[in-house]
Amino acid sequence: MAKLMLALDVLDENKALKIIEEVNDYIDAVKIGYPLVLACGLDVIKKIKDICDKEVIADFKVADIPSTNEKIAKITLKYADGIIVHGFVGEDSVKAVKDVAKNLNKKVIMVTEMSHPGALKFIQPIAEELAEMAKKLEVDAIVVPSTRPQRLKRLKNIANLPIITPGVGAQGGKIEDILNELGEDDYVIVGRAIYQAEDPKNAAKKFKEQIKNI
Ligand code: O7M
Repeated sequence: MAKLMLALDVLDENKALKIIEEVNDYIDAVKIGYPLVLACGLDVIKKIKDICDKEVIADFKVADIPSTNEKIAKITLKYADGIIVHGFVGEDSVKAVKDVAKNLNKKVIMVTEMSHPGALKFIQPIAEELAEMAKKLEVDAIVVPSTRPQRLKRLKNIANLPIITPGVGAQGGKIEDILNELGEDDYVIVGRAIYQAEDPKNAAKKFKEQIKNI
């Protein structure tokens, strides 16, 4: 069975922790990013883990020179179980993060193609090369779009790595369109369709049940 990763992009700590309590039974991991961390600080990761004891991945899409990437990874991975990096900045920049993560036994996840329409212009043309690079660098997983199931399949085949895939729900992607491609090491990311739902618990339950039907 693939796993469900909640994208917790809310701006209020109390709200974030309340949602975690509500959906805890149905999620396998939590992805936090700039919205929540800029609003509440990195300490929120510890508070989330105290409630749900699940993997928390920091989606900072790190995209800088190696020495800066290294500093960002060192601070982030004191708190988070994994960190998301951009690949287009080059092998050396990703490797700098990977070295930090390896020492701490944490995960590095690399973006290949993004899920939004604007990704078609600059990132889609290089996404297959990025997937090859991810394979070469042996990162832990790649980010691929649920909004384009054929691209998801293509990039997964090239990298031959676990995937984490955003785009289901608010961005129009459908679980049924990607189910065939998902394996037990893969994560479906869902944000707004859970945390903005009238009943987040029930929304998470429904996504979990759909994923279970693999
Ligand atoms: O379900 P949503 O659309 O509310 O949230 C999707 C989450 O996935 C949100 O946190 C985005 O920042 C993130 N995301 C994308 O939507 N598209 C991408 O191409 C990549 C990501 C992402 O998680 O990158 C690591």
